[in-house]
Amino acid sequence: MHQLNIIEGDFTPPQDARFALVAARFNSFIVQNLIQGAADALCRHGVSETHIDLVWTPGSFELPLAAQRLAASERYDGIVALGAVIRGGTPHFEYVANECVKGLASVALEYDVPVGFGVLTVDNIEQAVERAGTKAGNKGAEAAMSVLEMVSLLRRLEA
Ligand code: INI
Repeated sequence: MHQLNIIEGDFTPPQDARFALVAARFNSFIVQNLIQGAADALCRHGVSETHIDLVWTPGSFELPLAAQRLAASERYDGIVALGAVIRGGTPHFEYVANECVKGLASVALEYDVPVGFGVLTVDNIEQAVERAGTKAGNKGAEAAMSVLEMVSLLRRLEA
């Protein structure tokens, strides 16, 4: 067996790391649970509540611009984007979901900061409820965990 030199992150936040949750108000009854899941995941891994800011946008379409401003401030080690895009009868869903994911991905790359994708893109409210803290877990918590791991990984890739 080869003895590879493995570099990977863990879930231990660096001392004094700061995080921003950026959350869309649209479908807020779902998004509230994603925020709860993300905050809980960060706090249970040792992040102090005082080191987590919560920023609201009107909808998921606006998440990338707010995330970009947060990244540009250089105040945050990681950003978790949270929203719920629920399919309706028109192509609107596609436009909102596509721009949201594309924009968030480019913020991460342009500013070299981990951005977690905790935005549900689902066909109906039932699927959203399932992914917001019921039988299919909590995508907000999963996104926060990914951010913790990426923050740790990026620190190790710096050395
Ligand atoms: N925003 C969401 O976050 N989720 C949705 O399901 C949604 N739908 O379906 O319309 C939605 N639309 C609003 C959009 O994000 C913008 O806020 C709006 O278009 C104004 O720019």
